[in-house]
Amino acid sequence: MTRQPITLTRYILSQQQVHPEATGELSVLLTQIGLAAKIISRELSRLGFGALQGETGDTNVQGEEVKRLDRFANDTFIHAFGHSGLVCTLISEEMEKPLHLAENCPHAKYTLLFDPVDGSANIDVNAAVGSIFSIYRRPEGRDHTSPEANLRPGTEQVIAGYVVYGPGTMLVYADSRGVQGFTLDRGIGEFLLSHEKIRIPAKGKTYSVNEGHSGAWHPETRRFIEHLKAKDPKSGRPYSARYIGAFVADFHRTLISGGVFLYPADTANPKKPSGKLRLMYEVNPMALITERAGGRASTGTQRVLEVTPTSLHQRVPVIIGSADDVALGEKFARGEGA
Ligand code: AFP
Repeated sequence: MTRQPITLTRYILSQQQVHPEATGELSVLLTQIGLAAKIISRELSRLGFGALQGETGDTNVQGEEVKRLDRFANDTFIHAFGHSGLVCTLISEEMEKPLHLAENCPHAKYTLLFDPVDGSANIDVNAAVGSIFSIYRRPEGRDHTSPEANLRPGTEQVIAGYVVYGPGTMLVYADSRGVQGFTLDRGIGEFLLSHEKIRIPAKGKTYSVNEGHSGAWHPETRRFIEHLKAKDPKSGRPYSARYIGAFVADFHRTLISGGVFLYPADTANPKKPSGKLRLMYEVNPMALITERAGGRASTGTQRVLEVTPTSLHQRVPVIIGSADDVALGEKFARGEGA
């Protein structure tokens, strides 16, 4: 007899039974993220008809043009949690300051950080994009409106995940029990369990980095990439290059098939000495997922999850993926080569 499909909600509830101390709020929170993802996925599937194509004419805190879909997705996440009683504070790549949902704050236990559309540059060329989210418990005994209240290391994340909008739409999240993947069945409008207890291979065959920036890399980074490209069948080299240009999509491939993704520091651009990716709502969530799947996530010199943030939108250099490949990258970063 074929196994009945397990929906996201049913899976979360089944996990709750295993953990009677769980209050169920996190389950509802994840379900609301699933709802936001379905709405964004629907809009993406009909983007060619023009409704949400193009720019809003505004620029966000990153100095990037805000696409109409960025704005739509950001609003969709806000609406999914307004009046939910679940989330007090929302922090987004599209919002300079945290948004405190006053109607929720008296009782809500959680803070949600998110990148509503990661890889926006891919929207108008119909390539994969994603949404990224990270959940923290509200800071106990601290004024949640103070900026410092949310500058907490990635080790304090309760749950982290992403949605990849590719040929299919998948929601992947990590909690204390591991990493699960759910695929959206458009026919019934449900996320169904498709990838249970995801583990990342210890070593991969691909590297993912924008080599167009190699001129601005540290020499050690260049040496590491040259090493991966050198021919040595015994160690499975050369690795193949893969780069989609949306962190979520490049990360998802790395999680499932192994390998290493890098967005190194930029020695030439004083505005981006720490590279491009944002620590709090891009790199930290992926670092938690990677570690829960048996991989490794580093700045090159430090475990990403132990970085103490100094600002909400700070950037961080990252090397993430299969444990053996990232460890080798760190060795190069220390100048110890292969
Ligand atoms: P946003 O669209 O959220 O700004 O993300 C784009 C991104 O930060 C990340 O998804 C990619 O990995 C990276 O930029 C691509 O940057 P390059 O164009 O410099 O390779």
